[in-house]
Amino acid sequence: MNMPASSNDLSRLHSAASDLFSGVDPEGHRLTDEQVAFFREQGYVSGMRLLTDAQVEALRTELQEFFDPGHEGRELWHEYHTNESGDPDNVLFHALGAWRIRPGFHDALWNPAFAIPAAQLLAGPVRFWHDQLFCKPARHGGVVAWHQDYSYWTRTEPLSHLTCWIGLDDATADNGCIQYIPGSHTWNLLPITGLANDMDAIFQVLTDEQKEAFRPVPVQLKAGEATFHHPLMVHGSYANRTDRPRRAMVINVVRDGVRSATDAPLLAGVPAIGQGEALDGRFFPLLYDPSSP
Ligand SMILES: O=C(O)CCC(=O)C(=O)O
Repeated sequence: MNMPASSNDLSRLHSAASDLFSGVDPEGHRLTDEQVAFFREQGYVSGMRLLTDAQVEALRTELQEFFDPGHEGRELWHEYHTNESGDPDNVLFHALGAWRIRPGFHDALWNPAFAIPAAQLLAGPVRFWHDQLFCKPARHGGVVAWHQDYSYWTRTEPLSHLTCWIGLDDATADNGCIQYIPGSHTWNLLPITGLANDMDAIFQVLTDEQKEAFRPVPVQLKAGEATFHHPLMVHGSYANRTDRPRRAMVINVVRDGVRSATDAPLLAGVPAIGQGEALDGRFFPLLYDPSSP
């Protein structure tokens, strides 16, 4: 196993590293039947509060360190871009692997307020795929171009994936909140057309019917609130020209049993899982099994 050396890689730990989420009441976070039905019909469900103000503040403190490229644990990222667009006027900080580096981002994966709705939407046990940070600074924050998440994930199958986007700031249409095309989760799998530059590049691959149905819905959320979306949901977000940052963490999960579709490593710095074998082990922990007491 060719792993980067680090004394404190939290991926070795599959339980809480801190007490940040210890007081969470699981029962308060179950989705209603109406919310689950809305997700199945529209491809998303929004507005659930997953983090308290204190948890948001703790995650913001950890996040602030990540913006300094010299931070401790930097060798553990699977991907780390201080500006994925390459354009200083349209900055998108984007990184995968925070759960390995700081206890708050680690423990957020086991937060019952996240895990219980995720199990309902996946209709089964929840296994970790990877995390992401998407942050847009004040005034010169860039876009996340329209895309489907599964376009980036075809190295795993079948398609039983789920994304949870959690705001670490209030997100509004002005500062670049996530936007959805309701119903697009029933569309075909679209090719990758880019993530951080041309917002509308996806139009090159849409049918006339899809262009006709392209009616974005902004999802405005308070810090600590979340939105879940389907892996084929077309979504994106516009630039941030306000005086406030727009920071977010994302947890991507799969239903237990999703397999690797390649012999190559699924993430940078992680040992390969053979084609046809289920995701498992140190980097892909089972987060929650609703059938276990
Ligand atoms: O944070 C954003 O604006 C977009 C996030 C995103 O693309 C995702 O959660 O899949």
